[in-house]
Amino acid sequence: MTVGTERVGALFAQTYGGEPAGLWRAPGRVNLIGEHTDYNEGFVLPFAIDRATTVALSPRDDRVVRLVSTFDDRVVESDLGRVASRDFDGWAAYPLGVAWAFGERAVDLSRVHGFELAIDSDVPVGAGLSSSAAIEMAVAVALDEVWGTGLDRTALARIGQRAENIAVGAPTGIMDQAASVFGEADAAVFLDCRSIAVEQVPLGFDAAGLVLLVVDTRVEHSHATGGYRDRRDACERGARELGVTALRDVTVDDLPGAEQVLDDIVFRRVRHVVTEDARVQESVAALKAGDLAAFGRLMYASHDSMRDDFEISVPELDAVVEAARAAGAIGARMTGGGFGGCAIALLPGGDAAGLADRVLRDFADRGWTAPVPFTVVPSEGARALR
Ligand code: GAF
Repeated sequence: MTVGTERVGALFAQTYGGEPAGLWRAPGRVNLIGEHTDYNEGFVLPFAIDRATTVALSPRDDRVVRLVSTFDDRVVESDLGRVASRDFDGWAAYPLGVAWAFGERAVDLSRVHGFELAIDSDVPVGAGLSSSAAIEMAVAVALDEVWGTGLDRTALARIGQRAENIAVGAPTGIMDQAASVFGEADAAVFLDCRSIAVEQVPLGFDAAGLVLLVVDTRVEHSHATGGYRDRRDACERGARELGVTALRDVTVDDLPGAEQVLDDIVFRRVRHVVTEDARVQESVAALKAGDLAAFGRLMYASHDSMRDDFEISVPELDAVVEAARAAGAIGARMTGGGFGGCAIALLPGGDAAGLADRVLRDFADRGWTAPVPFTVVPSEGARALR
């Protein structure tokens, strides 16, 4: 038993009494490359990390729903009628949003049983490692089992995305939920966000003596407000003005023509997405060929594009990437939606502690909040634990 399962089991027993019917676990993610491409129907290459949300759940024989979590010791009481009318708020919107989305797509909420749920997570919140998708997908695999809906992984990811978009109100794509359900040990999830075709790409970082260092800058971001929505609007405007369904349909060769018709800001947003889609495809080819140096160059190029064209980086993220470059890391970039959160660096295992120290010193010299460096490994996706 891991600490997470013990903790959530104890919380369940203390809150509701007795043992849960089951335990389910779903991971957060880092994205190796392919940022702000998912809602443009393009390509992404995330992997599920070894930090996850664990839920303990038992069905009830009435329509009552009770929730408790280790982030808030208040027990939330509701019922499936209120869930069906989307009557919930606060952190409960993540798990109950999933139940609501099941009602929209897969079950009749007036015919299924309520449940008791306890939630624990070791995915840092607000750090851009998809703590919200981890909750959504852990609850989704649990409800799928106890309600007997038998949905496939793509349908579960869509339910999680729907909860995030409508119940939580963040206009995100499907990458985070897909990474959480399709993750596999030692592999990245290459996802075509138009067809939802998935290919697990072996990474072999461990065999090559490499690690992926994450640096949480502690600059908090939110996707329900501000910059994320603004970037998405600019991409949709670019697609409209170029007469395509989504920016996925624009190629690198189309960019000179696009520059003639789009205003400067929209053009630079479009150029990021179009070149990023190309970088994801080149990354998959490089990883399959075992050319990690080429993959690392694409990571740096992706960061430059996010800093200069998409303008979603912040000085703290740039500082981590520059420290990684100076320390000779194979590749580095910010990961996730931007405006804060984490940067990642791929480097030999023996160099990780040195880079972490360098970043800590650098942040201290600039008077910034101390960042949190840690390594992650590509791990298995959402599943039942027993
Ligand atoms: C966030 C969103 F949730 C994803 O859908 C994706 O758009 C990402 O930002 C940027 O690539 O994680």
